[in-house]
Amino acid sequence: MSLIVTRDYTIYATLIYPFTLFRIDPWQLSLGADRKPFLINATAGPHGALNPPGSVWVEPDSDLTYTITADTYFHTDSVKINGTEAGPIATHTFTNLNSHQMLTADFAPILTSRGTPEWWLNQANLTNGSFEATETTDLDQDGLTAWQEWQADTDPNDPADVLKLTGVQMGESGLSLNWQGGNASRQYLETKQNLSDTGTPWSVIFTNYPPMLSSQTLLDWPRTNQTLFYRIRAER
Ligand SMILES: [Ca+2]
Ligand SMILES: [Ca+2]
Repeated sequence: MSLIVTRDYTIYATLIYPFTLFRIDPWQLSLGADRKPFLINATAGPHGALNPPGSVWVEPDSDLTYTITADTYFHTDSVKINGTEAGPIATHTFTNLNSHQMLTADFAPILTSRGTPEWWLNQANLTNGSFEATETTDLDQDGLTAWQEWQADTDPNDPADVLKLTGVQMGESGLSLNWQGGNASRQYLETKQNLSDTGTPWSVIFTNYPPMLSSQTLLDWPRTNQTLFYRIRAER
């Protein structure tokens, strides 16, 4: 025997042999012909959960409360009720239901004041004290603090993994610049003629969008009789 559940909540039970079809209609039996249930279509995005955990069918005129909880190191960013923003609420109660409803919840990382995600600091075991304090430390002593390594997408526990220029070579066709860094942040190769001229900004000569390789090379066009400084900058 097999059961077929149709969209009007009617259940048909079929018997392969002797080919007899029975019709069962439990919702109409229990609620009456004009009292069908309503669906609360509820979904949670990554890094959070709902209780009850998802969509629920409810009887007419009933109430139902959803609890919205973000994972550790995340917060509730947005809750929409039937498409209308309700803010980062922790609970919502549907009351006296007489129609289908929708609830969607989205979550976002908790960031430090410098924009570093707490989950990333925790994953890197940078938890000795407050996140605000630990992100300013340079545990692997590569010259960049933890929050700078987040911006550069490098490992704050690996001194070899750091954003830096690694080589400059002059050739007939130009200046070959080499650098290394992460794979997931934007990189800007910048140049300036006079470091003491603080009123003149650095000029971006190349922008590198993720994902990119850890080692990069750029050939700058030939220049004569110029003093130039280069730097590599990264941000997310
Ligand atoms: Ca470091
Ligand atoms: Ca490092």
